[in-house]
Amino acid sequence: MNSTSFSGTLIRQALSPLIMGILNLTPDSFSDGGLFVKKEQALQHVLEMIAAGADIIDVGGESTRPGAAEVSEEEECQRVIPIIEMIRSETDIPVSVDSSKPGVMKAALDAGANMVNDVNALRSEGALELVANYDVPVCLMHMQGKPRTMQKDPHYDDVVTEVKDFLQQRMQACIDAGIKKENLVIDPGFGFGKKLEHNLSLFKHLDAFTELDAPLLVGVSRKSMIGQVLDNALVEERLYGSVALAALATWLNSAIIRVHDVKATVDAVKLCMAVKQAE
Ligand code: 7PM
Repeated sequence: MNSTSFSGTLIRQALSPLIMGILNLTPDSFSDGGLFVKKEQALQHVLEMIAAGADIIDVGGESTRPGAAEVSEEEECQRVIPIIEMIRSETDIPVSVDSSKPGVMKAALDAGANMVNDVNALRSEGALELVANYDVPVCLMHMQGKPRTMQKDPHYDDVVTEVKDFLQQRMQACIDAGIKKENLVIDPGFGFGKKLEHNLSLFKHLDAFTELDAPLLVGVSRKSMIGQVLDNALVEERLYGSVALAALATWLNSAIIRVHDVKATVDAVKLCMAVKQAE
C-alpha cells in the first residue's frame, strides 16, 4: 500500500486488519540529542516499522496519558510537522496524525498526512469543518471526560451501549458537517475514562459496533488493562498480552490495529487470518 492509494474505501475493503504503527513524538520518547538526532531516530523507527509490515504510521505529539498536561498548538506542530515532512520525503507509507487540534490536523494534512486520528472525536471547535475540507479517513474515538481526569472513577450504567451511542452521534455530526461516511473509522477508546471491567466488556462485545457500519480501530498495545490482568506494572512486560489481544481483535473483525510492536503483531494477525479463512 502507498500513501496515494490510501482511502476510507481501502480500509473498508481490506481482507485483513491494517497494522498502524505508533510513532510517539512526546519529548520523553527519543533520547535528547538535539533536533537532528531526534529526526534520525524517528526515521529509523519508522523504517523499522515499515520493514516489519506496518500499513500506516500514526504520528502523535500530544500526550493523552491519564493526568498529562495539555500542550499548545505551536508546540505540538513543532513536534509533529517536521517528522511528517521527513516521512513523506523518505517513504511512501500512509501517515495518520494523532491530534485533537484543528490547527495541527491542517498543518499535518498539508504536509502530506493521509488520515486524522482524534481521541476527541472531532469535538474541538473547528475540527469537524477542518476535516470536511479534506477527503481523508478520520478515526472517531470514545473518551469519557478529559485526559487529565478521565481515570478518576469512570462510571457507566451500560458501557457498550453508551460508547456505541456516543460513536453513532459523532458519526452523524461528521456526516452533517459534510464528511463522507466512507471516511469514518470508529474506536471504543480502550483506557480512556474506563476501568478494567469496562475495557474487558467493550472488547468482548466489539461485534456490537459492526452495526454502526464503520471500520473499527482497536488500540490496546501495552495499555494498563493488560498490566492489570497480568499483574505486571512494567510496560516492557506487556508484549505477549498485547499480541494476544491483537489476535482477538483480528478474530473480532477489527479493521485497524494500533500497535507499538509491529513485527509481533503482524505474525499474530497472519496466523489468526489463516485460521479464520480455513474451511
Ligand atoms: C500514554 C498513555 C501515552 C496512553 C499514550 C497513550 C489510542 C489513540 C492513544 C487509541 C486511537 C497509547 C495512548 N491511544 N488513538 N491514541 N485509539 N485511535 O497507549 O486507543 O498509545 S495514546
